Amino acid sequence: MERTFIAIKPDGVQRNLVGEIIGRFEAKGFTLVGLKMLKPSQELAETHYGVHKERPFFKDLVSFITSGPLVAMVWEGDGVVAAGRLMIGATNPLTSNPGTIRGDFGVSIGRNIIHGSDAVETAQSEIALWFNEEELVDWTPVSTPWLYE
Ligand code: D4T
Repeated sequence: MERTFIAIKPDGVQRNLVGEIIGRFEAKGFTLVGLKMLKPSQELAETHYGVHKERPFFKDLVSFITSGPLVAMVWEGDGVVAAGRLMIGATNPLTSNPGTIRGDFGVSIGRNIIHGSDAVETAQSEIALWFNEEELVDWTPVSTPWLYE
């Protein structure tokens, strides 16, 4: 089964959106296989956003991500990487579609609530960066036969 890395950023935590976001992924039919709250180190944040190292917003982005606790998760399901991105919405919440997490709850690109891996390969490396193998749980929800034919 495909897995993706989802993080509720410090603004999502401070705005009490953790339950709402977890609820959306659960209701959709995806399976939570890893969950923890942490305040990421500078090194972890810089590695995670390494692709943006040369961008003008990099410093502010790292300082925002390390500013408070975030909720790191791994969700599992068929097509969860792409579907997770659709549920999250476009990077700028002002142009994210209503019905998406950013479209429903955000107004600013630098406070866009949630991160989701953008491809299957990225998901694999982000999961390995944020979680140890023993922090991930293999389990099969009883609802599985009612979600998949
Ligand atoms: P993440 O990676 O956080 O899920 O966001 P996206 O995948 O939707 O978007 P991204 O990688 O282009 O941007 C990463 C992160 O940087 C912030 N950002 C981005 C910002 O503060 N200013 C900007 O101009 C851009 C493009 C928001 C998300």
